[in-house]
Amino acid sequence: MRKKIGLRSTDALLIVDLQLDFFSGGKLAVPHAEEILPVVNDLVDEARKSGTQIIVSRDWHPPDHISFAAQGGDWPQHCVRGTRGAEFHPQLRLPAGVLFVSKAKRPEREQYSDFDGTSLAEELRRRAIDRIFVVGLAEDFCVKCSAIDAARLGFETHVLRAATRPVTREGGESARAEMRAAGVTVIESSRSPQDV
Ligand code: VGL
Ligand code: ZN
Repeated sequence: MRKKIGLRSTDALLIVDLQLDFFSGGKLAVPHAEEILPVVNDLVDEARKSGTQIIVSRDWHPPDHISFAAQGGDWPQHCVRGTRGAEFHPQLRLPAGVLFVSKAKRPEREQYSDFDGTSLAEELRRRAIDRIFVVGLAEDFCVKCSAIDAARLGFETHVLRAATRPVTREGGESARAEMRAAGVTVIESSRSPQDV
């Protein structure tokens, strides 16, 4: 049994992009992504029991998205809307009441943050949520950008290292430094928010 993090009903658990293309065998596989699934699922269970809002985001690209190499971008084609690679990992627990966010839908705009061009911040404020726990993939892109935006928008923001993985090790290191500089708390695996 993993340690609980003390979720409350005014918290949100933001689960970023646990889609098949980001796992081994996918188009943009993040190393060791599988390791976080049981950790995320435990958090989902805790969130359900605590009345914590769960938000699940997905990368939802058109086939000609600007981030793809064929369009001059940095990435192989991945998470194209409606394809198998864009589906959630089948092991991710998705209870009723989850709020879904789809992003990077416009061909001409990159959107790494779940807050960029979405109504997520308003949805959270409407629910009087003041703390956000960010987990998922990838730590050095969508997790980082979502967490930094959440902090800038005034939410008390935590990233759980045990429940995220970066595309590259160096990317992860600089992402954690950038997040901390933006006021995000990076929680190391066995600690609760009060301990950091
Ligand atoms: C992501 C690279 C490209 C992510 C999405 O979810 O972190 N990374 N598209
Ligand atoms: Zn993408």
